[in-house]
Amino acid sequence: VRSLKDEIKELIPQKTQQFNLFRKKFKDVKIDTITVNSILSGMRGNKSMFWQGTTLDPIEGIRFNNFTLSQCQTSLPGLNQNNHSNIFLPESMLWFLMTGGKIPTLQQSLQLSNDLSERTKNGNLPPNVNNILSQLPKKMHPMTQLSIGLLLLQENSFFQKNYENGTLNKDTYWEDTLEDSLNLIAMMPLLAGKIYSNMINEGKPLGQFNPSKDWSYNICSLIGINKNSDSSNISNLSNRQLEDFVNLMRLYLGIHVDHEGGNVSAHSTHLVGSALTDPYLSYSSGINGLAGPLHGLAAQEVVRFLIEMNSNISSPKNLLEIENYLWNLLSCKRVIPGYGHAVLRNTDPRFTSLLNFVHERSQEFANDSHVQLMQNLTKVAPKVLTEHGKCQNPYPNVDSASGILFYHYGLKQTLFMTVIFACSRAIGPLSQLVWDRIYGLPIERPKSLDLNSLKKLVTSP
Ligand code: FAM
Repeated sequence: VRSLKDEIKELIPQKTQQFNLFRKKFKDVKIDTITVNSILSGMRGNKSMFWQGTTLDPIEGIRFNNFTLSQCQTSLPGLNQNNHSNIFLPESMLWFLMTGGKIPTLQQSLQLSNDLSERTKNGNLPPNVNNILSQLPKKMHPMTQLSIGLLLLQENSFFQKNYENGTLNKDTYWEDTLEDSLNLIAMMPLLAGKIYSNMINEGKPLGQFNPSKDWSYNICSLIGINKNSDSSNISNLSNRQLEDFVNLMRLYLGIHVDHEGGNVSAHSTHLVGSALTDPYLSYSSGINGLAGPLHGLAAQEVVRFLIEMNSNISSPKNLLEIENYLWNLLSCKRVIPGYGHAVLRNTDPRFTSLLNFVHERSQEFANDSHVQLMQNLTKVAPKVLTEHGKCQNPYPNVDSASGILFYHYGLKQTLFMTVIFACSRAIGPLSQLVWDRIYGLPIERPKSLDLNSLKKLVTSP
């Protein structure tokens, strides 16, 4: 089976030729105008960034290499039915994004899975990294621990080493960027496991790495929610539930990889990377952005919100009480977490795919009052937010469902949920970083303006 690197190498001449021809032919064509408002409102909607793997349509949601999420779910290989299933392997998506749209065979996905396993050197973090992470205050925010973990791994960067010793040139930057990116992605399950054990088990391992299993399976194992778990006290799930949890993890990790380039985690990785910064340093910056409550932390906020609401209403089925609760929240100038989006103007298809996971297991979730409340909220919150009249998108986003499903299976540490998001999000921005190097994209340097300069610009004819 050809390796991912060989596939990318073969694509380079054709893709770079297309890219360069396009740039040459259309370089002076105007495609957007920038208003004062867009400068003062987070550059919302400015068409000013090149991003290859994913685009976000306000109505139909995310497309990966022009495939909708449901097309990905029927086309990308997974482990469940006839090689293709609703739940594809995140490794399949990694291949799909890294190759700019080539659908891997199941064999190629499994080979990539195996490659990632081998890169972990038997499932162990380097001893110095493990030691330092063991010494971090156990109450340190898990996203801070993750960012530190990546910074500690940075000493293994081939890009950084070879840049320093002068053996790299512009044509070969991408090779070490790919190497570092795959090593980084391979290490994410180990970092996640270490951080979760710091949070709940005094840093002692919660489970074992299994080199013959896939990336998602190993995240479940290392956080102690799997058959190989060393700490049976943490998860007392049946075999079927454990299997479902691994599938939920595959689904979650597959759908969170990327959401076009402008979101905070992707954009910060890209921006920092544009200074020829290596993947470890670049993605550590992305993670710091993901830790913000308006971005990756939203899933955790939703869990807290659902639990609190359930303790304040008589039943998750009481739609009137839900409505009153929401109005009360809005009157206190708080947001309804899990609803709204900067770009989307419809229900997030990623939310729908998580909801399908619930529907396919209706027995399992029948008695979970939080999951019921999450579902019933979709009947009330859009109406309330529309009547409230402020938010531009009153529909649920992916975070509305993700955290509470993890919670159902015993992952109760809400602060940890963003670490799992970060495992997935490594895939999109790092695939882009490899292509940034192939296309030779320059350092990003937008022009900033102070109020005086803006005043001059708006008053000059
Ligand atoms: N509940 C109440 N008010 C909301 C709201 C919500 N769910 N969503 C937006 N608004 C308000 C918003 O705060 C703003 O009010 P002000 O004018 O007083 O500032 C107004 O409606 C217009 O906002 P918008 O243009 O519709 O949304 P933005 O593009 O400014 O913000 C979000 C987008 C996602 C930050 C916002 O909808 C929000 O805060 N949602 C709740 C938090 C959340 O679910 N975040 C997850 C985002 C997710 F997709 C991710 O990145 N992981």
